[in-house]
Amino acid sequence: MEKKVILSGIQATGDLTLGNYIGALKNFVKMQDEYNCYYMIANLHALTVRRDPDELKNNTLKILASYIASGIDPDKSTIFLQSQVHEHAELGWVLDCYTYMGELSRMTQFKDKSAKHADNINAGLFTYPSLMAGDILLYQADLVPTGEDQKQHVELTRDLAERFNKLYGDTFKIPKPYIPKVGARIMGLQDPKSKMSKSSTIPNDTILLVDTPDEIMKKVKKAVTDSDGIVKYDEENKPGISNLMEIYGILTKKTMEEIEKEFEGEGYGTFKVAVANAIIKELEPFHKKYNELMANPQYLEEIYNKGAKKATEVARKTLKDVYDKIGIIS
Ligand code: ATP
Ligand code: LTN
Repeated sequence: MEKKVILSGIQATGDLTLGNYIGALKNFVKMQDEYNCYYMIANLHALTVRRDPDELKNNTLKILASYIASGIDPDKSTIFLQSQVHEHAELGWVLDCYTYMGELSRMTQFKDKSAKHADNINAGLFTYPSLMAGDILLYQADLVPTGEDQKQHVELTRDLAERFNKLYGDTFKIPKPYIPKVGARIMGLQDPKSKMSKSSTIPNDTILLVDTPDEIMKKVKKAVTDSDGIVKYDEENKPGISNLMEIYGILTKKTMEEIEKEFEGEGYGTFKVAVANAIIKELEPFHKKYNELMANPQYLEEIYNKGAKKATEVARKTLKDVYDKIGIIS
């Protein structure tokens, strides 16, 4: 039987956070044996916010190195850059013409990012989800593993695919979002009511995968908690502690009840040190591999060129079918 297809991507917008790692990367790695996986670096999506060109190039390589360092095997999965497979921009445009303004204006990410970048609410930021739908539909993906924040975009992708199929006959597979049950929304350490995000500007709010053990310890120790001193899961009233518990639980495979028991009668200080140590231990092999990869840009270039070739073969077929159906000579 043919393996089901997975596609996902991460924007090339900065150093990856623990949120990206737990919400996305860890699942990418888990899925490689069972599925035919395409993992992309969304560098075209990154243009929706103004970027320094050298930094964008470097961030692209950083994400690629992070994919491999966290365990994605380029011999098992296809790793590629969105910009190297031109079909993405082309299908993105076609889908723009099948997406309604009303649908796009309901997208939470658009609303959040427009508020954050009020001086640059560009058309790309608005049509971002249609490009993302193109990414997914080109590969006839069955599942799209992402964190919670991307679910709405995958749902829109399903609507677009159904709309297109209804008009022109079976063309796209209808993809499903694949959101982890725990860890789909890791919150900021300083602002535990907002998701941890790689473009956050709040100091000590994010744990970066490249942070040193010292930095990790310091940031976790500074994490915002509450004043009742009890390690107990209560997302509503104890968001800071609950977020740390979630992180600790995922990394040590313990349930919230087990964690509550483990730290019964202990203060937050002891708990925070345990959380920081769990993160440090998890990221130790990542660090080593990441530094090796970043010191070898030639190898990274080989990987993305090879990935682009494989991805193009699949993407080209879907785009050709779409163009034939809608009357575009190609
Ligand atoms: P940016 O700050 O540039 O918007 P981001 O940190 O939100 O970046 P994305 O590139 O948008 O990261 O997301 C990459 C993947 O990581 C997506 O699957 C997304 O759902 C997931 N993800 C991002 N932040 C978190 C988080 N805090 N918790 C769990 N998953 C997350
Ligand atoms: N929008 C996503 C990144 C992304 C993506 C995709 C994820 C671009 N294309 C296709 C899954 C499938 C984000 O901001 N995390």
